[in-house]
Amino acid sequence: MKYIVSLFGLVAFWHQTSSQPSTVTVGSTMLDVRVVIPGPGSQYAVNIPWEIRWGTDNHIWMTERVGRVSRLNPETGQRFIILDISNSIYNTGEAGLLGMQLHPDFENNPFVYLAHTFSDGQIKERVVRYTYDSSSGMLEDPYTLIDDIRANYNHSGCRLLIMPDNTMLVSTGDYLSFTAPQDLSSSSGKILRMNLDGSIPSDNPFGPSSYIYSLGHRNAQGLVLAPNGNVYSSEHGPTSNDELNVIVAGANYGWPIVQGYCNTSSELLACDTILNYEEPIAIWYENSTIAPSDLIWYDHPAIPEWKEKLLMTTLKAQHLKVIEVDTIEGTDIISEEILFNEGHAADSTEFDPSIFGRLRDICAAPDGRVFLATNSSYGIVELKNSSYVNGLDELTRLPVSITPNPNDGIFSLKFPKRMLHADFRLTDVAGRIVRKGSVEQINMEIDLSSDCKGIYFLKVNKDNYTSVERILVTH
Ligand SMILES: [Ca+2]
Ligand SMILES: [Ca+2]
Repeated sequence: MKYIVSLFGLVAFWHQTSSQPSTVTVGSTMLDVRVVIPGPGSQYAVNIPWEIRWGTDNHIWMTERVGRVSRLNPETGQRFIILDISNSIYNTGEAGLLGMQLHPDFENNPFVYLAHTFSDGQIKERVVRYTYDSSSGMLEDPYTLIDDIRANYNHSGCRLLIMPDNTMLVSTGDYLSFTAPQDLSSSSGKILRMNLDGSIPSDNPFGPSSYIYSLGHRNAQGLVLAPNGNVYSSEHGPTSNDELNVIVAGANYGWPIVQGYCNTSSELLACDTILNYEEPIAIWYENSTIAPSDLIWYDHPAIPEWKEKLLMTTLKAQHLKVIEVDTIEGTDIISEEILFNEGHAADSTEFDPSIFGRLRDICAAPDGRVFLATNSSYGIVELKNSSYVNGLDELTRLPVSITPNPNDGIFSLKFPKRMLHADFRLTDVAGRIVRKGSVEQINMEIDLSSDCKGIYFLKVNKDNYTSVERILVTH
């Protein structure tokens, strides 16, 4: 399904009129607003925070583009600068210290992965692993994973994402080159995949000597793995056509041959010739850009309006997008809401100043609080539903597609990806189990041609998710 944004009504508004109000309302949930550490103009200010991540030490780990890494106490605002490489990196324009990822098993592997630009005559990008020394409280022992990615003062990516198989995806920009994104000998305008020691995984799609995981990217700065198994990526368009993509190994995302959807006459001709071309699942807009940056998947009941949705920050449009995708493939947009700067027209080329200013990054704490990294005096701001009481999780229902239904023979089942490897049961109206097994693939068939006619129930449970579907057998 193709999807072009439509705007919803006023969904967030301030409860007081001062310049820094204390609450916002999202649907029927009121969120307290608290500045954790202020932005420019204040003492101890943060200066263009680029990445914020929640750490296992219950601190926010933050990069600033100028070249600093800090641990930030989210309760007190106390900040510990644990690395300052501002004198050794290239931090002109939009380049500098960019993405950061902490090792998923940080207690045993206290590694911090950073991406930054530097100059050795040419502007390049490096991904480097540091080790956090808890006694000194500093990042030490830099170990370079890759350092020959061409970059520029603009269009340098670079978001890092560690996957469950202990590989890391790295989004790289096109460094203003129109040839690099389609050039398999260039690592720019790509999403790269590497092992955590910087080596190339043997099963990479373009062979064991290529870091390239996908190509045809302009400047992707959002990258998240959702529980449905999809890697979502937001990408900056030129003067229009910002994209949301689902990243598939070996796919070509079109840039600069295709902008946004493949829909102009020249694009339609070209798309037929592009191997493994992949369309975005959403674009914004036809005549303007919003400048999307980070993406997270919000998976907590504390803010019910955001549960099971993508949250995407934007720079130019200065709003937060709340995007709901379908529960089967996760590639159709079901709804979209715009928060904190809803007062502009969808096709406007200018955006009003928003509540929080430019939104660069977002992270969530395990208790459901959300933090935004802004470029405004808000600095790092916390959004918290203070009325949420922990421990009241309820089962969330996910539908299974069953076709044709009713029918007298073979039913085709399509399970949500989230239900993979869960056990299923098919029971009759008396509760007797007539089939059971494991969801080994999304698409399965079940033959009920020799079973009695009547009503059956298909049930699957996994974690806090459940599916219950009615099947009617007719003979
Ligand atoms: Ca594209
Ligand atoms: Ca197009």
